[in-house]
Amino acid sequence: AAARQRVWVSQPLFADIVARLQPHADVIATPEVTQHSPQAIAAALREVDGALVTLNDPIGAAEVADAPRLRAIANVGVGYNNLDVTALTQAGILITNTPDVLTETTADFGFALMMATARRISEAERWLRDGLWRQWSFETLLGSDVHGATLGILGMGRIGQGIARRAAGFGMRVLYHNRSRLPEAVERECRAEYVDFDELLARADHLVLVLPYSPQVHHLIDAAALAKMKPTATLTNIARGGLVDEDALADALTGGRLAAAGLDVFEGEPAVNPRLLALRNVVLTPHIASGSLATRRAMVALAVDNLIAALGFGPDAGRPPTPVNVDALKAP
Ligand code: 8YV
Repeated sequence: AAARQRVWVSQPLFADIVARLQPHADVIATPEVTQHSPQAIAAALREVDGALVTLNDPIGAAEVADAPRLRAIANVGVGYNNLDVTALTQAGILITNTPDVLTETTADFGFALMMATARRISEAERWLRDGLWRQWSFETLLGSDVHGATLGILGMGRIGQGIARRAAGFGMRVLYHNRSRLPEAVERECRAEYVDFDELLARADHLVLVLPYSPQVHHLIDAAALAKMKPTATLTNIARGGLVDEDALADALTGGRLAAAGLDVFEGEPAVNPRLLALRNVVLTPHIASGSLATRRAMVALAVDNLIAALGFGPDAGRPPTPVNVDALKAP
């Protein structure tokens, strides 16, 4: 009989869901959360046919150079900027991601973080816990309104559209910018108006970043972009930290050129820029926008289904439900 296939699971994920791989392949699990070195990733991939990985596991040409059996990498996450798609496609390695299942949960969080930022909820809680309530005045911790304000959405994919639909319920005017303009029917359904990048910056009272990261958009929100925003505006980032020049952001927040920021993602995760940590007008969360129990389980389930199919098993054998690079199947 042919040797059984092997799968590497890079982080602890829901064990009951990962166990669905077992009828098809031997599972090499990682019992504790681990920051794998590039060498450790390469060593793990050398031995396996498939891998289940997360954002914390960067994989490119070097990591798969000596991985002769590797055919599929299932990324638990919709964003896959941890993976070098070009290099992996050339190596004939199929990549899959987890779109759709996290859209509404992530949109909920984006809206919540924007609201928490506008209304200074984290700062207010710290103030209360610090025992300052006796100093309360009519001018204590005043925020800016969400209802009736102009929401700017940068990146109008599935999650951006989800945020726009929520904004309608708050009577917000929604402006968006995206690589390409959406069909009119979608714009109408989201009640969102397309504007160019500079106009989005200039008109948004609350700007939310929901675009995929690539080197082309590195530090898209830099000092020049921040200077175009209203000094009363807020910035919320639930996409990737690399989109924002954090030092320029800290400058704007300390210089009164931006009111507040809500950040779920950071450039050097898990490290957080100490300048941001020191600011009161920033809401900081540890990359949890997709983190409801149901959604995190759905993400792992979809990644497992993708891997099972990519390795040639199950009802979708050879046709994983959410591939990123179908071209990999054509590689020599
Ligand atoms: C994940 C995310 O938690 O889906 C994404 O792109 O950033 C988050 O939902 C993260 O990718 C974990 O791998």
